[in-house]
Amino acid sequence: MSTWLAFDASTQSLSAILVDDSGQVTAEESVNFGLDLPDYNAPKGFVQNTAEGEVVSDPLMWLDALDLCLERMRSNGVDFSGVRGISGAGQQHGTVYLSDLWFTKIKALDPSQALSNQIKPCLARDVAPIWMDVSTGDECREISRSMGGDLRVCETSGSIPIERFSGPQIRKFSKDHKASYAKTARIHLVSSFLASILSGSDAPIDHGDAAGMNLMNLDSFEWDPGLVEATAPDLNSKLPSIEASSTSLGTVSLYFQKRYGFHSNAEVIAFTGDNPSSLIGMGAGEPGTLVISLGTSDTLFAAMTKPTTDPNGYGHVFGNPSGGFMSLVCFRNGSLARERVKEHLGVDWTAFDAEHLQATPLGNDGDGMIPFFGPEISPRIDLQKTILFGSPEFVQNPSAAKYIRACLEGQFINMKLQTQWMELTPKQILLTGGASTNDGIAQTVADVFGLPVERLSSTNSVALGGILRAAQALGGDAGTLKEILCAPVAGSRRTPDESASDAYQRLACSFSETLRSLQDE
Ligand code: XUL
Repeated sequence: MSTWLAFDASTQSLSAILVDDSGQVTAEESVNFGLDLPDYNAPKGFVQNTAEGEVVSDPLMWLDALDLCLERMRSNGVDFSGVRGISGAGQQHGTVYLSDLWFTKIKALDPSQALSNQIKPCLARDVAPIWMDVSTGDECREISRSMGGDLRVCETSGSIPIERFSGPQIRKFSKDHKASYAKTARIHLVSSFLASILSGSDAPIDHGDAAGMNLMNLDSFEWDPGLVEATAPDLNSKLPSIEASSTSLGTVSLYFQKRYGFHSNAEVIAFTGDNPSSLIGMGAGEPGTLVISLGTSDTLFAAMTKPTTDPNGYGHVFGNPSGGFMSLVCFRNGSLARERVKEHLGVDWTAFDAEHLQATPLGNDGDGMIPFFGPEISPRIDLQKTILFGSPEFVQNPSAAKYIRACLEGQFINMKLQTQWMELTPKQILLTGGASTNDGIAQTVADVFGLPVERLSSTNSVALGGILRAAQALGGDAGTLKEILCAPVAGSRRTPDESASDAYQRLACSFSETLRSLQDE
């Protein structure tokens, strides 16, 4: 029986999962950067220069984590010789800067030495800026100006220039560190860097992750000459090629064969970004399903057939690893806002369910909330406090029950409004992330969107996406694997109440009007 191996290189850890053809997860391992590699002095996997908003990680830490992860699996008895395909995903947007030496080193990694020692001399920059970096506001404005405005960049690349995206990051490095930039012969993303290491070749960047760079043209899936020119000098030659996510990068390199016992015919499939991978790992690669992830920030994403872009510039379009496109919108006031409500009222999570939500009607009698407790990015607005609207009694002295319902309905009405540009006709919602287990929250999502909500049993959709992509690309039974790995939790389905559509039509209008008046202020 073949097995499939996938990695999830996230901000705080690097995890691996091994799955056999029957859909059985046969091994899992995770290396926590802070706990397991304390010498890097990055307790959460990154280092922050708060004055400037710079946030960076050490690419050598990722390599030590890869060695440690495989080492641990092997010492736990994992047999890698049956692995047929390997793939994975990395946190999006992060960039690794490599000198000329990279091209020779990557093909000749010595299995008797750690990866980090061998790649260290190839780094043209000691650190990799990651997605949490917000230091490139000037560069975003400069790229926007050369391209004729934010919305031009959005129509071309899928997103307006964004501080954390790779293009503005590359521009900043090219301006601030001219000599090191000149020494840079190759710029990889976290995903393509790790895929290169595993395949022993200079890997391409896939459609999913390339779209998070403000450099790829969405129509052609090629580097956009105008954006490349506007970003940094001589950039074209420093970028890898862009390929479909299903591209085979060849067999796993001798380093991994000799050191960990992989068979010489195990193939590496291009890596992608964590969000595109999660789309696949949730079983939502085909249009018709909205995925809502409830985390510190909430995220909404969905497969799209056309590269429709957000005319307001809040949302993003990435390549869908299954082909076509995917949309993604982030909401900064996710769990943080729900926590604030909980603390403000001195209640616990069950109050979001039985006690309070059930004591209030759908649509809250027209009483609502713009539920932003600080700067929001979708839409871009900076409110010092939440805004209540509706009856004077509610606005002046809201009951706990109405306040809770208003917060949740406000969050999901806002999400629904922010999906209009995607021109989707979803049939269901998959809810994931910490708060998704709360039945009251799941029911509110179903009611506001007017769609059934399912919850999946898996919590590692990013790595599962790698498993499904590897199996799909290499002729495995991806259909059966998907059925097993992406199965909903039994009994977790929530269907919308029949009165929901009427109740929310009115509330959504008042919400939009209130929001618009705040934006006009
Ligand atoms: C998406 C984004 C994050 C990172 C890290 O645009 O910045 O989701 O991919 O997970």
